[in-house]
Amino acid sequence: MTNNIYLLKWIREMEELVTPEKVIWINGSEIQLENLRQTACRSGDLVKLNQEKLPGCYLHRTNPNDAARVESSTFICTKSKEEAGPTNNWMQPKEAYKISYDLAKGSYKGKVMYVIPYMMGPVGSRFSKIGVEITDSVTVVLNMAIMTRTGQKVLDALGDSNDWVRGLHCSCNLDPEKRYVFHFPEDNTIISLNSNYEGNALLGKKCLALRLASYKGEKENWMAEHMLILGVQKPDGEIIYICAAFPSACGKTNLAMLIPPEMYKEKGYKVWCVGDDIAWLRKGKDGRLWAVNPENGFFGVASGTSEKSNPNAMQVTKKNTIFTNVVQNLDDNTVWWEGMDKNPPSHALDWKANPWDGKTSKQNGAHPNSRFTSPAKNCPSLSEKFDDPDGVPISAIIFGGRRAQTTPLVYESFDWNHGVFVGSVMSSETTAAATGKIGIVRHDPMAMLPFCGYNMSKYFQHWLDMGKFIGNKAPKIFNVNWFRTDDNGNFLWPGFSDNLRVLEWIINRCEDKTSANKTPIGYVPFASDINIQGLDISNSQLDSLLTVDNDLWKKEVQNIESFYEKFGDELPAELKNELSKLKERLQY
Ligand code: OXD
Ligand code: MN
Repeated sequence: MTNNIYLLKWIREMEELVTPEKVIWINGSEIQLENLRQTACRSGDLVKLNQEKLPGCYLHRTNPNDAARVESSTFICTKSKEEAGPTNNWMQPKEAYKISYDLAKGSYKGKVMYVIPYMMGPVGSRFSKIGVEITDSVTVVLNMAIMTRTGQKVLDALGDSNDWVRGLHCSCNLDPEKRYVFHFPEDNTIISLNSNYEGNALLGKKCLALRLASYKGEKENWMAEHMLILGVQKPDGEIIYICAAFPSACGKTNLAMLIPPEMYKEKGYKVWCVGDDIAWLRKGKDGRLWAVNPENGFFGVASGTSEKSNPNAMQVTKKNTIFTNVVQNLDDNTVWWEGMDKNPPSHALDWKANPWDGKTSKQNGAHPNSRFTSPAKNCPSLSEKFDDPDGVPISAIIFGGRRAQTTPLVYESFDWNHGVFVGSVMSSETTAAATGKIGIVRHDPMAMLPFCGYNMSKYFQHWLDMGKFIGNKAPKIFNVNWFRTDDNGNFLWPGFSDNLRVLEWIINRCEDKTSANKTPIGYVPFASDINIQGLDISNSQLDSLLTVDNDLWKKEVQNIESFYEKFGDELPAELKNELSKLKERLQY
């Protein structure tokens, strides 16, 4: 399939290391993938679902100890610890390679070594990057074939270049004590051991498209961000593109696939999805910031997804999808998860394959981080720019988190540097997407805490530098919070499709069509500028959503100060300055 000497040499070395029974190159053909699906069904890795109701769909159950990302086992392995910075786990490359090779040695015995050439980004785009992943897991191959562009066309694009990312994945025996996701940004290499959970094992996604790409972007004047990309088509037909960063499992897929409320549809609004998780951003020929989605599919959270929360995602999952850790309905061999509807099956298997009755069982049937892997082209609202090699021009960047208090529904930063400050102090309650306690408020700068492949202080500086590089054509930066609650813990904002009402305000601000209330934290909407027509929201509820409480913000400042201490003197002066200005505005 290729004569690339660098690639062939590496494959030979890896073959000698892992000693498989045979080697299969993934050419991306449907015949080959269908054979692999059959292999996976025979081995029990996949369960074939009802092909009339869910054509091309399969169920995958992970090992129960392996159902989410493990941040404690994720390492950045650079020569100096400083390069990884204070927010990443670091290991000496030499030590990490030794651990890796000891565990990998002979671990494919009796197995097939699959070689997956893949591309992140559209074929022919200057944004795109090539990787090659070696794996012993058929499910990983099938997931990669959905999430990336794979096969011969990638090798053709690679030619004889040595500019590609080496990725070795070994399932070993899924021992959580020996689970490692190692990144070697200086060597363009990723090694993942003892996990088959997609977030740890699909090496194109978090590992290449965020961790290694963010490292590269800093050196090459571009950015890799944990952001969805969407286009809002206005009644006049113009489409405004927006990127938004939220921590894992905070509704990025829902926002990316939003369907406008009836009233907005009637006016002629449409929302187009370009991507739901990752954006690569570069300065375009016109001087603006342009974004592409490097992925080719969606790896969405199933739990909570419903016809109400995300009808487009429900549509996305109806064909050619791999479901992970959901309930299997034994009556008609389909799937179910908590939050899908109020009609759980009573004759079913839970995500661990134990008999489960949705009417009487006390325990959840699906894992809270249950997932679907689906081709992007299944999305009814997929943007026609999805495959565009140039991507789309970005007018606004949104940061957001899950905060019960303090943060208003939406506010706009005063300028780029203040926007970078707002992103750098983002915090959110933790979710089931990573192992560990759920619901703890933690700082998650730009939603990149688990994904930034280098020193976070340098990353902040890179954001500040990009602002200078783009100058007055830079997008405006906003912060949103869909999750604010009243004193009884009830959500104040309906969320989901009604979030378009907030996007409308954001677009009006970008187009200078509306004024705003200047508060100590930024520009907050006047209540009369958020359209609540048709919503069951009182004026006092809206006021609460837009309130900036000085006392709570003074507490927030203390949290920010202790978070910033982590970075010591390396914290960019601009951010220290923004913090001082915030304190002044709060009249400390
Ligand atoms: C994801 C995550 O799977 O952020 O996208 O964990
Ligand atoms: Mn994500």
